[in-house]
Amino acid sequence: MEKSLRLNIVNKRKMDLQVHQTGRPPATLALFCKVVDNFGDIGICWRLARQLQQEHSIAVTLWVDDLPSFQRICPEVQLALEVQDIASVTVRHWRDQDGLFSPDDIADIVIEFFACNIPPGYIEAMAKCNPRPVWLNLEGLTAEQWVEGCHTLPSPHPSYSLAKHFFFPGFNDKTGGLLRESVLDQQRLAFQADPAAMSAFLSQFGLSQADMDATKVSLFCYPHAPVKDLFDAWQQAAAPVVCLVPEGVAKDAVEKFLGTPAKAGASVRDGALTVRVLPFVPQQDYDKLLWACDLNFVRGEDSFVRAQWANKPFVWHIYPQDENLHHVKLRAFLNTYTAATDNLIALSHVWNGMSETQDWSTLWQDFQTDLPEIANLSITWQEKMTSIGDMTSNMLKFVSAIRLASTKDTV
Ligand code: TRH
Repeated sequence: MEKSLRLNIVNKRKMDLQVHQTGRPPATLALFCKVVDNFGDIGICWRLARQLQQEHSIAVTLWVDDLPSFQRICPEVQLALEVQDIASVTVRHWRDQDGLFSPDDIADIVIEFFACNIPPGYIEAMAKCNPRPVWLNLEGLTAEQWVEGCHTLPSPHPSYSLAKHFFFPGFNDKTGGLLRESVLDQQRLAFQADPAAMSAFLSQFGLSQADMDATKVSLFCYPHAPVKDLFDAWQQAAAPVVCLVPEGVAKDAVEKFLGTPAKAGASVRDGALTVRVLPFVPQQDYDKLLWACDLNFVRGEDSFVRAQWANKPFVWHIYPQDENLHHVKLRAFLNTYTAATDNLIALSHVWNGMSETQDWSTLWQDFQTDLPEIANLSITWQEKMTSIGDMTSNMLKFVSAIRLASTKDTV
């Protein structure tokens, strides 16, 4: 039997089961993801898709155009399949903008990630649905104040009687909040309270006991980060530093330090610094890496948010934008982030090219003395972020509000 047909039957059985158990069919949701670059687009969409399915019993179809990138964070992905079921999410290879769709093909909720332009045929069929699906554009995360005025705004379609609403993640209750699974904190606390689990996790990457006793730092940044300067400072540091860097990250600086190709398993110690290359781990394991380290360098959007839930100090390498727009965004975040000490701000500025230093060793030493304070302050930050509610639940509340408003309009 053809794989896609088998999948449809499996999905139909799951739906029948839910109707039987709850008396109502599950909502369906289509999430469209175009991978612009790197792993954040699919990283966020995959996390959102799983949470919608697991915590809200929604039948999710994730349309994604780049299966190889998806496979890096989720090894179960099979590159040759048009449609596959992973963790009870239907994953469809989104090849192009072609295709004819009928209203029966359209999900109750349609989300496009980062205004990724869903196929015209799909939109045409959306316009024929009765009731219309709720259509959201999930935007990127920023702490800038303007998002508060744009969050949830409608954008009417120029030709059809359809409106798309903007949904912005964010850091206060005038935005959609941050992605966070309901069990995340419990899982993290259990892991961090279990030294044997942490050792077992780290030792699979070849860390020795001495490595585990050192200041452990995970490093995830863009290629233009001043990694060499940081490595120089760590080499001369008073206490040992073990830098864990996933394969492919900061490749030039890592290879220069190692003197060999930066393949997973490679490790070199020079002065106080050991650099160890890890495999690029599956997404769930990346959380464990953040939880196990004393300090995390993160980037983009998804790893940046995960570092906030790890309750460990972190330094953010922001995604570069034209005209240094990212500097505005970084400043906005550092102004909002209640765990930011002066030394964290100073290092963040230098790390992101907003200022320079001739003295990396002092920059590092000063920052390092703040690590316990930042870790402590990050607990209050986490509580503040949690009080906004998680982004997925906030989004579904908004979906219900749109539905209610449209029912009233038609009465
Ligand atoms: O990879 P990123 O830089 O992604 C993005 C994209 O550049 C995107 O276009 C841009 O819009 C966005 O950033 C802001 O960084 P990010 O967002 O942190 O995503 C990385 C994902 O990869 C995240 O889900 C965690 C995951 N990951 C793993 O699963 N394993 C690993 O070993 C590592 C290092 C990361």
